[in-house]
Amino acid sequence: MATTKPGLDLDLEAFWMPFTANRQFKANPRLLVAAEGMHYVADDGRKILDAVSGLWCVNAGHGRKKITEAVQKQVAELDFAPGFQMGHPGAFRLAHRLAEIAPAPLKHVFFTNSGSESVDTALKIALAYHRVRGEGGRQRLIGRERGYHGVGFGGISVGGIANNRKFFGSLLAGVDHLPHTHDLSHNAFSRGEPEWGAHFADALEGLVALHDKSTIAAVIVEPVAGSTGVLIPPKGYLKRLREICDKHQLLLIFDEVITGFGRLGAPFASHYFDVVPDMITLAKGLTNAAVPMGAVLVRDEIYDAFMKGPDGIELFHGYTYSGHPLACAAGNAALDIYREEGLFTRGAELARYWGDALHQLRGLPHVIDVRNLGLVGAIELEPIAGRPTERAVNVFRQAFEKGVLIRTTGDTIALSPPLIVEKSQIDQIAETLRTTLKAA
Ligand code: PXG
Repeated sequence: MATTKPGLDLDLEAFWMPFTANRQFKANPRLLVAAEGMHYVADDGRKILDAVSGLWCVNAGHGRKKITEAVQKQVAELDFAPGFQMGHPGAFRLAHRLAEIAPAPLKHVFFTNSGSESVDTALKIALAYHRVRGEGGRQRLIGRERGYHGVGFGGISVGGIANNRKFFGSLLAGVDHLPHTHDLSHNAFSRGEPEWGAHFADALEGLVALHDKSTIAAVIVEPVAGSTGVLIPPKGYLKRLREICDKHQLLLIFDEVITGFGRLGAPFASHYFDVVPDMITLAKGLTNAAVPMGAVLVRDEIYDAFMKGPDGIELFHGYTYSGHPLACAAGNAALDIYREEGLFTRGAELARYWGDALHQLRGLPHVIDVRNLGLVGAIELEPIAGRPTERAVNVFRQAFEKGVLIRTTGDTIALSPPLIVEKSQIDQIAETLRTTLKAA
């Protein structure tokens, strides 16, 4: 069956769309054809306010000239350079600059092409690290319920979203999960970090008691869980996880694919929460999404352990496109923009306004929670009985019709506008949601 988009001379059939209800989409396609600043342009010419930074990734807003020009220049000058046993200046420059921004002891950078690859890379480094320092028995990995760490086998194994796991066999062996921290009976309508729930971290002690620390390599969490519907960590929770990891020499990995690059009003969530992990996984905002790229920031001690081994390749891992010149050009230009425009701290300046705008939606029909931190927010809706996700999907469709792009996951609306958002645009997002939710 050929599905076509009238007026655009476009056959929609061949493209198997990711994380998409393909048949529904192709029956009623929503196409974006251009973007600039805070807006997309749809194929019918309408301007759509982007309230989710594309997919949490266009942190500096769309169509940034500096990035465009840097990428254009790079592709004309050096389109590709092999990354194995060879290098090019842009990759070293970008790694150096990331290490400068990173929390102090994380001074080494491994490049990947996506968040999923960053997660798999970090998990592999964790296993290999314990092995090279003589504790190869540490092979267990610990994730968290409702966690999202991309779609590689490593990521879905430590991830905790059933639909992303259940179709794909037995996944990695030796993985456990901490409980998630979401509990509306205690924390509904919290502003910022919920007061209650730091004790959820203590479940890690239970897993150590069960398996013995000598079998556990690493713990990976999103500091703020994004994809599952924006779960803000309870006060003190991440600090406590760090303490327990220290006590048992477990590596702590923060998956900052979403929280990185200013989303919370600080360069990384690690700065925001004042908790330093052993590795940080990155992607998305790293290049402002103009070219795919991911990275893993690695603590000195871990890198040094590999550099003390026998001469030769220290880590048998890497991608053809690790440190791709175009991605590095985009990354270097994005870092320039973040610095020049103070975007790493703009989220902190706007956080109160943002939180106020969202919390005014409390009391609208079916709204069972509003939560916010930095420039992230979520509105959780009561599901329609027996038809989960439908209410939120309806809100998504209607908001798009009204000119605002949001994300939904389950029955939660997730919001994360570009960090260049103006107060008037925050008002527009809130007002659109208000009128949509009134009718939902
Ligand atoms: N870790 C985290 C914390 C993520 O949020 C990934 C890893 C994987 O990144 P890649 O680049 O492989 O997709 C992500 C990705 C959503 C949504 O709407 C979130 C993501 C991707 C697509 C949609 O919540 N996060």
